[in-house]
Amino acid sequence: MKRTETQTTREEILAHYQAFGYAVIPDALSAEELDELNRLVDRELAADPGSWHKPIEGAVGNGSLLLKYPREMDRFVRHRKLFPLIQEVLRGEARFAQFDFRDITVERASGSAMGFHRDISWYGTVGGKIWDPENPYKSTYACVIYYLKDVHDCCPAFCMVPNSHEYGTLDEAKEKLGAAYEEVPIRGKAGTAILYNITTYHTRKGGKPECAHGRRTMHNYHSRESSAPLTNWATVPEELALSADKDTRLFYSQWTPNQIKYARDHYKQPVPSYYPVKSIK
Ligand SMILES: O=C(O)CCC(=O)C(=O)O
Ligand SMILES: [Fe+2]
Repeated sequence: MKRTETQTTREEILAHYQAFGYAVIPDALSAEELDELNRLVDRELAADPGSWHKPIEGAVGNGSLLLKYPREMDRFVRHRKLFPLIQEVLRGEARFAQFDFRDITVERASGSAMGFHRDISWYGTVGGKIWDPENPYKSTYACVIYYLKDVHDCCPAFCMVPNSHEYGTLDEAKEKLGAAYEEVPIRGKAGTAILYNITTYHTRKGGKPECAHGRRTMHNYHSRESSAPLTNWATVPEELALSADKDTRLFYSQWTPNQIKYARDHYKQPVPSYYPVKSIK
């Protein structure tokens, strides 16, 4: 199959993801949704700067907005367009893993490059399955990055090495993929979503010195029922994690150690007995 720049139909998206480990979906967010999210980020940056972490590789970030706006943000975490695709690549086992916003100012755009990496950190290092040969889509985890502002040629850009999930290092991917080895920077209009297998090597290319835009993104990671929690810190609000709605509760059920602690210390209802609350300090 030939790599293409963007995919629009469900069939194209899934076929491209299956072949290369990612898909680029233009207009995943509507103009109204973009407006809502950009206003939210503007407001939170101005009103609550302390809730944003200091710049990491040029980007400030905020992972607390799901806690603050459970229902509003759940609509994006289980987005009407993306979530059915996420469920498909995760074999119907999708579980919430992480949700955050990042913002790169114009001044920081050219200093915002990352190194090539995959997002599996702790789980991979303890021998966890980083890709699943029994899943046609290979993924044990998937992430969606949404561009909330246009990403031009000069802007910081997410960049993928297609079909690199099974190699131990980027050098090995280069050697084994040979002529098929590519580094593909992804640019697009606000509302573009990149759905990717987090084991596929990727990076953020820095912006050019003349970039006058910066970049704003929403990052949403999903685990699987058969995978371990991705982080040891992400937290979710009681309204979702202990929802009366069975599907909601199940989706938010893969609790991290920090989530167990958070629930113990902040929820009104007791922590369900199947979580190891006694082992948490
Ligand atoms: O911001 C980007 O373009 C990539 C971010 C990323 O790969 C990461 O945070 O792991
Ligand atoms: Fe990454």
